[in-house]
Amino acid sequence: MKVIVLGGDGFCGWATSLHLSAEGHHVTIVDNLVRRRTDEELGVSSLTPIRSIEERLQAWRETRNTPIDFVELDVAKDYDRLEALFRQVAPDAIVHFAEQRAAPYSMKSPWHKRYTVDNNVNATSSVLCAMVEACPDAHLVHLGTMGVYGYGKTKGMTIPEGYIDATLRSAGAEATVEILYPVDPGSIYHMTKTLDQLLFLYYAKNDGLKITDLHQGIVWGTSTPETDLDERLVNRFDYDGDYGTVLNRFLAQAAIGHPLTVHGTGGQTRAFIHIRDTVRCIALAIQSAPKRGDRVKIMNQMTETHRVGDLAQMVSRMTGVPVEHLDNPRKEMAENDLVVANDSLINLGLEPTRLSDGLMEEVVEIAGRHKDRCDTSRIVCSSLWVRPIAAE
Ligand code: NAD
Ligand code: USQ
Repeated sequence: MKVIVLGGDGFCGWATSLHLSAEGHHVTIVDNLVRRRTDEELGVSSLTPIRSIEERLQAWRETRNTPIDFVELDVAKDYDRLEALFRQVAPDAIVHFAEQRAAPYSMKSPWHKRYTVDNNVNATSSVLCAMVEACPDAHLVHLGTMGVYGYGKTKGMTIPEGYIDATLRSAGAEATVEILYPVDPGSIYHMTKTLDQLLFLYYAKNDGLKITDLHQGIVWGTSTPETDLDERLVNRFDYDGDYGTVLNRFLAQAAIGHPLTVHGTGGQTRAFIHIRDTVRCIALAIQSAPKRGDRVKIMNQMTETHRVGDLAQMVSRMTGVPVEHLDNPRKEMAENDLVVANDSLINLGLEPTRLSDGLMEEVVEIAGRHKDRCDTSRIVCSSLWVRPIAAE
């Protein structure tokens, strides 16, 4: 298949592009490289020494004798070039990773809030609009988030895959309808993913676009069989307080001997998936497109749930590095349970990678190898969900 990967220079996008190319798909990466500029803005860099996009693509050509095309383009702002590219490539599938994805970054300041909304909503809106004009038969596979469902409001209930039956009552009449699961975003970033959902609903209904929305949990790990093939193919590893996600942060902290930064009690339960499973899920999703006119296909892309505090204890037992409980910079429930249905991807053939499969040790080893690149002053999260009111 011809596949366009929007955001293909990022953490999930790079590993996915290589995996799809290795599976024989013809891949075109589209990226405006903003994530690399954000590192400069924040004064941090990936713990692993990622190479320029040119060097990455050259290394892939040399390793696999397979080209991956690259187009530098802002998906949110450069609509005409996006539509022209869709016409020129005539993709069978478009994988959409091209959004600002860090919750702490999205909460840093009014500028960061507005940038995250502008970038993410305009990117998705432009992709859908251009598909109608240029490639209405293509299949859009979007990376959404488990965070659209929110945490903790439905104790004991399994979170379904996107939809739920609801009984509506008004003026004495009653109707049972299927609706999108009620959203409950916990950050500006997560809110943009709920807005994406409405754009998908509309374009699937009105224009018959084929859309799959993957509600992904927190991705951990850094390498895949393809990124391991050559050191120039190394994937990014974010450990800082804005872009680092919790398990990778704990594993990096363990590698450098920094206390494990648990926010609050550590009672927050979240969904997780290894980057190896991420790339497999996307390959599986591409192969099972909905038909034109179908409702948006929503699949929960996660393999297990864990409490943040339990993960910290697990990493601490493994490495001997102590756990530290910090004031929680976020506005979130201190404790929640989380049960998630993920039958769709399992039924498509996903064999979950588990935390116990020795891969946590691999991540600590990789982080340890590059620990000289770690700026310890960037570890603690400084982005606050609610800013303190200035004293009179
Ligand atoms: P990332 O920041 O590493 O990658 C995103 C890529 O998109 C970057 O290369 C960036 O330069 C590019 N990009 C952003 N805006 C763009 C624009 N307007 N035009 C062109 N390119 C643009 O993020 P990631 O961790 O790879 O996440 C990818 C997607 O997966 C995101 O949409 C995120 O919401 C979703 N997701 C990620 C995780 C996770 O734990 N990393 C979990 C669930 C869902
Ligand atoms: N946390 C800590 N200590 C840390 C970092 C985080 O206790 O050092 C806690 C947070 O307070 C939160 C939980 O761990 O309760 C998860 O935080 P996170 O930064 O790992 O994940 P999150 O902000 O939810 O975002 C990440 C990705 C995002 C994706 C989302 C999937 O950055 O792109 O959408 O995971 S999910 O969480 O399932 O919505």
